[in-house]
Amino acid sequence: EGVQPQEYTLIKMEVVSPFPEKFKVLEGKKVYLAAATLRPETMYGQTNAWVKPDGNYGAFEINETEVFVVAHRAALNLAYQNHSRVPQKPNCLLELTGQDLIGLPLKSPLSLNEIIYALPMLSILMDKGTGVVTSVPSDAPDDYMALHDLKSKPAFREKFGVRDEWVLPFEVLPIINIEEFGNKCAETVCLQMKIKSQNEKEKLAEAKKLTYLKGFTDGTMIVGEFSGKKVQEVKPLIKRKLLEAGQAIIYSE
Ligand code: A2H
Repeated sequence: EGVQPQEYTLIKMEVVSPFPEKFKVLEGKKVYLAAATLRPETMYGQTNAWVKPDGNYGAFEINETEVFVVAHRAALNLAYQNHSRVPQKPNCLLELTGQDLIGLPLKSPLSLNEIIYALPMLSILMDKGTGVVTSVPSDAPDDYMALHDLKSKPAFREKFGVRDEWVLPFEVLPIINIEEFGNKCAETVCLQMKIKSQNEKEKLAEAKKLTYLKGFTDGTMIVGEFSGKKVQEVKPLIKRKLLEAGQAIIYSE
């Protein structure tokens, strides 16, 4: 971890009811997978959420009505940031693993896909953000390769009980245009760099650097209410809208 605190936008991805058996104790509450992102302006292009299959998560009471599914460490940070029903103390209603979350149908803010599913990503760090990541394969190389792996490897899907219909219908959606890389910059860069899978950590770090910087400095929105405007200009506006609509909160660590 760096010296400076990192500020994330936590996107509230609502678990669609009726809940599966394991989650029945939460029925009647608003339950969200809360995903930490640095790119709130990309939320239009969400195709799924990522969780770590063997990661430990919990369903934590945030207030009277809302429950967040996050890693335990994130729940403690949230409690110290005024996001716990019991001040400064996380209150876990249900212990969960990432495997329990796989296949949950979610409604996520701004997403062009009305329903998306929680899917496995092996490289998720449980000590960064919430341990839940929202997937935007058009603009995030990690997301692009992880989705590509799931789509192209039936055995990988089977290993984690992932149904075809949670993955195969979801296409990479063009949401931001970058002159140099076109409108699916993560796909372009992964192909250019001949990245084969989500396990190519070093190449992916390189691809991430390239696309992250360019997306911010040269990107133009091509969907949504700010279509035609520069990413630099609209990023804070989109973030503020999400916060004001109660669809996201600020989280620091
Ligand atoms: B970003 P930084 Cl479109 N494990 O959101 C692995 N990755 C995680 C994570 C965790 N526990 N928590 C968050 N992240 C991802 C969108 C996005 C992101 C786009 C493009 C680039 C990008 C959609 N996924 O990040 O280490 C989240 O993915 C590139 C930097 O704190 C989060 O933002 O710099 C980003 O990593 C935070 O990474």
